[in-house]
Amino acid sequence: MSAENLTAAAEPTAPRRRRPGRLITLEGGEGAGKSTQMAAIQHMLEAVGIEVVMTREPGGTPAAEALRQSLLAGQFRHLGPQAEAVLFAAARIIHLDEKILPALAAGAWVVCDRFIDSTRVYQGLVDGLDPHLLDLLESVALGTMRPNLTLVLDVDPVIAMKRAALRRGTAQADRFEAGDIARYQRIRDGFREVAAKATDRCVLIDASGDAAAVSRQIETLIAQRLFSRLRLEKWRRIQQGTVDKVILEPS
Ligand code: Z5A
Repeated sequence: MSAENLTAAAEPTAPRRRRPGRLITLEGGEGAGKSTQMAAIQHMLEAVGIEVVMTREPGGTPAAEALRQSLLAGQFRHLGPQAEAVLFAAARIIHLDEKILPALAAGAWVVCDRFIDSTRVYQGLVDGLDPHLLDLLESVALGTMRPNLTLVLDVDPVIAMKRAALRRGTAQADRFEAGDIARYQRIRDGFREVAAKATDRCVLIDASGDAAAVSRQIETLIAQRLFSRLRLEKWRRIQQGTVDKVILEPS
């Protein structure tokens, strides 16, 4: 190898610029099937070679998970809904700064179980907080950033209540779970209202069918809305069974 070539080989190559990842959020009342669908989404994205970070709110990092534990146990309830909303926002800021934003910057796709729309519904529509305060907290936490796609799982309250009870087993309902059918209905209506106001990113998913039927709707939507043509083509081949899994270049 000539000296010139040696120099060229020793020079570090310019780092390849990665396209930022995408943020997909799952929303809906308890028992809608969010956690179940998280697993299906992870499987789909990994199958087409996407690096995926799965996470949840409140939580996602040790500090935010500590806040989650206290919030769900009702330890801050006596402070009132305003203070609770601020604490949910604090957990979100930690989560964004320490996990979501770095992952997106590195090109990974982040899939998050609950996000800003849960605050709108639980602290806003259920606990009655002023939407202007929620706007303010949202802008402090996120600035102008929003999820690329929000899947709002919509299910009849009777079905949701049965599923939530099944998931809970003998464990006691937490601070946000306790309630009757009227509360489930209010939460369902709340998510429908929130979704109708943000149609650019929110899509209502009929989550009343079996888990596989719900996954099919979600997969179609993600593929149509977020996949490049190349990735869509690969996904179709996987579905047709012509390939099992594809390793793609990051896009
Ligand atoms: N909260 C808030 O107030 N403000 C905020 O800003 C945020 C959150 C971010 C966190 O709860 C609580 O925090 C939440 C709001 C509040 N409170 N509540 N209530 P969470 O997200 O950790 O828990 P959850 O939503 O109550 O989880 P969940 O009951 O487990 O619901 P899910 O994840 O939607 O359901 P699942 O676990 O996937 O399914 C439940 C069961 O149904 C399980 O046995 C499944 O096997 C079964 N299942 C799921 N899908 C199906 C279908 N399609 N058919 C039949 N069976 C199914």
